[in-house]
Amino acid sequence: MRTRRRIGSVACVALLVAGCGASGGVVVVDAWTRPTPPGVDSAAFYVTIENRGAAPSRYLGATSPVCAVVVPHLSTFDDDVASMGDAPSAVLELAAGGRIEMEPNGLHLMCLGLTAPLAEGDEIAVDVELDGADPVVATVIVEQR
Ligand SMILES: [Cu+2]
Repeated sequence: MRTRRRIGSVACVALLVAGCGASGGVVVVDAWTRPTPPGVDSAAFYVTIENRGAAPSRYLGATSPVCAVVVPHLSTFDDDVASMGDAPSAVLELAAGGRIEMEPNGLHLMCLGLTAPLAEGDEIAVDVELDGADPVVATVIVEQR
């Protein structure tokens, strides 16, 4: 196992020019969130995680300096009533060549215990932990979409 991982790292270094990140081939390609009104202490982050490597990976968790905790949530609709809860682990798998796409009314990273309101143009660091790959530091852009 140890040997296989080392070979993977060497392959990644060789592919750096071709866009292989420093994370064993897992990259965050789009990360954004909306501005928050004053007094709101949570926010939904939307990130798209791509596994450009040859080995499967999996989302393990995330942290951000502006959130007490970050948890993956899935929004669902039942008779037009929206609710959200913990995302099932199946949607957090990253097959080789696969992606996890987050978007409004679907999968998102819930930032709980937001330390300050998010303003348009802010950039927030989010560390994404991945199985079998180095963590990816993503920059979440605050913008109205
Ligand atoms: Cu949520």
